Amino acid sequence: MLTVHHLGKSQSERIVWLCEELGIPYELKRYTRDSVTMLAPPDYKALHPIGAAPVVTDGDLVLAESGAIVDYIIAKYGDGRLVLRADHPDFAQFLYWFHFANGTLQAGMGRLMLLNRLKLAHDNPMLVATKARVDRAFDLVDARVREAEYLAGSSFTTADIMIGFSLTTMRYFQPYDLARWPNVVRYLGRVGARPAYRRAMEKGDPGMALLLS
Ligand SMILES: N[C@@H](CCC(=O)N[C@@H](CS)C(=O)NCC(=O)O)C(=O)O
Repeated sequence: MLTVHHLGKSQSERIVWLCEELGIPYELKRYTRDSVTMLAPPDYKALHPIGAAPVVTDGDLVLAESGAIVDYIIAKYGDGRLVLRADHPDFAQFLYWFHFANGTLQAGMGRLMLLNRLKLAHDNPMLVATKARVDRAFDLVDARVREAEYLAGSSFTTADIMIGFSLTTMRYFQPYDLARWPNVVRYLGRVGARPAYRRAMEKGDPGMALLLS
């Protein structure tokens, strides 16, 4: 049985969402962050040497890293759904946005969160450059979802699932005013209305306000 180990308010919400979109059987185990450090608790850290969410177990397999887990679940249980094949005209877009989500947007927001915690001067060059790069990432997403319904094009794919956390729940840790990016807000309205997203959030983080605007 596939088990999704979900750390509250974390990137593992992607995996719960993916399982709900696919409608596959899975067991959900929830863990709570340490209230002071906000880090994963010891029993979560013991699951995998990296000690970070998400982690899934499936039989003897223990797998971490969002992208790897998403690809694993799609390959084993997806039956061709939520991905574009290499012969699809939007295949390269799909790949780009799938990897952009964690490789650029989430990485940038994480760096910004840490720099902000250092209480640097507002004109600190690293802070200014990092903020500019995250703004640029939001600009790119906004332009993409102005021209396309979803990141890969007309189909909802795992690229949308990968980016969801950074546009929403991540803003509990690194607040980001989306006023400058109205197409991102409209896009969040589209994906945030999906029944599978609603179910996943309610199962993973019951009662959490969804940051969709
Ligand atoms: N690139 C990794 C990032 C993993 C990561 O940083 N997870 C955070 C949750 S958002 C975490 O576990 N934080 C708690 C901790 O490090 O103890 C992935 O996508 O799986």
